Amino acid sequence: MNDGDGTLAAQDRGRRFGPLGTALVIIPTYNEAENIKSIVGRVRRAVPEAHVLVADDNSPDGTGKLADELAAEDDHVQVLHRKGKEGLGAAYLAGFRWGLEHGYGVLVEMDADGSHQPEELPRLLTALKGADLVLGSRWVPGGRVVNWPRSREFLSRGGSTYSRLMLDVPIRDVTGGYRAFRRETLEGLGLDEVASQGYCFQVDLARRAVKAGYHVVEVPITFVEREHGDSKMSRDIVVEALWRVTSWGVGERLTKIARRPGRR
Ligand SMILES: Nc1nc2c(ncn2[C@@H]2O[C@H](COP(=O)(O)OP(=O)(O)O)[C@@H](O)[C@H]2O)c(=O)[nH]1
Ligand SMILES: [Mg+2]
Repeated sequence: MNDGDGTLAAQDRGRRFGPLGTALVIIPTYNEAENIKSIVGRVRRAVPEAHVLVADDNSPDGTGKLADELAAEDDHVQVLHRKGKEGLGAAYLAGFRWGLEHGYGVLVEMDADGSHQPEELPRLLTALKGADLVLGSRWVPGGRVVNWPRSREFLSRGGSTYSRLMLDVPIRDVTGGYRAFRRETLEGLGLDEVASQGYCFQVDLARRAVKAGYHVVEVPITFVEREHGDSKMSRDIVVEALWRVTSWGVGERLTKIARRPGRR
């Protein structure tokens, strides 16, 4: 299902995928005042037909107001103002709901800090023509990270490997947040039951997509560490990811054992 370069795996070659509709690029923000104008401008230049939705959690640094200014001068830019900081997962869920309600055919996840380069989005969208979900991947051949401290690379690679083994999902970069979903894929993932708040939201969606039998493709990306502003990664986010991934993995194993033939 996942052959790393965006081509289709053998068993899926016969499958037909419908045309892609208009894409909505959802950018969650919390204190990204130094980045918001640049990232929105880059998305608009890289994929002019796409629309942008900034999902801001009432950032104290005024990111929401800057986003409103961008929206006022460009009808392809919208802003979703949320009442306070509730985590990346909640911001994306609200953005997905908004995008589905407004009829978009493709929903894209992208960070505000420039780590996910908008100039690579056309490659993700091309791969989505033959897939249900495309993951921008740092850990497939051709993928890489620029300016990341060793400690972050270790955490990210370790988190992906642990999740892959624990959850039995054949994905190299399970925690990445540069993704393109067909609307039908999101509709089939049971978003109402997603409780993950922090970065394990990404693991949760990837796991759901694989278990639901969707065709998931990893496309190599170059992830560039932010130059401005601060990371929102925290100990709480790592702890949430660790306990959720572990409990999903243990739960699945127990279910498999309980279903084994011969058990009374
Ligand atoms: N709306 C919203 N956005 C968030 C929240 N936490 C992080 N983000 C955004 O999610 C993206 C990734 O966060 P970042 O701090 O760059 O994480 P890192 O790249 O893993 O260090 C950025 O665009 C952040 O502004 C949150 O609680 N609410
Ligand atoms: Mg970042």
